[in-house]
Amino acid sequence: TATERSFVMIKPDGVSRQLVGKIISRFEERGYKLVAIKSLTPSPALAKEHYSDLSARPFYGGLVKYITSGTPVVAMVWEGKDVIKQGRRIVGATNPLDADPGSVRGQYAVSVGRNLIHASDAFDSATKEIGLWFAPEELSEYEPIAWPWVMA
Ligand code: DAT
Ligand code: MG
Repeated sequence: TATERSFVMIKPDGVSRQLVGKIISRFEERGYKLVAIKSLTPSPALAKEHYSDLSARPFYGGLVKYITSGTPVVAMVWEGKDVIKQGRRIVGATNPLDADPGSVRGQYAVSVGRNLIHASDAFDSATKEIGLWFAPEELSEYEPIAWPWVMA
């Protein structure tokens, strides 16, 4: 299991519902390293590119509208051991009604169209998404003080 990076985004409903701190805490407390973070309202072009794999789906238009609504998102990059797969477990199933109750979606959401959070689903999508949302100089290189204990 490699040390890798995942793109995680708290969607507008998560920001509006003031769940940002609780969500970030799950990644921090697990031992993952925050490499980048910013709050922004994405442009339609950015939202469309982020979800380009879903462009043929009937919910695509509504999804882009929701992400670009004007309530900001919190875009992040988290780094650590197996963070892509583990991030998906922290987030929970796409449909919150199928999500484990211990996951973010399973604890805080009930609608697939308002499921609070995004996390990359594979190495290739993580690479694409990090490059889409962040410039290289926005990604920090540092070692958290707890890193040797977490990563041993
Ligand atoms: P995930 O966000 O778990 O990676 P996905 O990539 O399949 O799920 O879809 C991206 C988002 O699109 C998802 O978080 C919510 C929305 N979505 C997916 N399926 C949907 C559906 N059947 N109806 C409405 N929105 C849907
Ligand atoms: Mg996805």
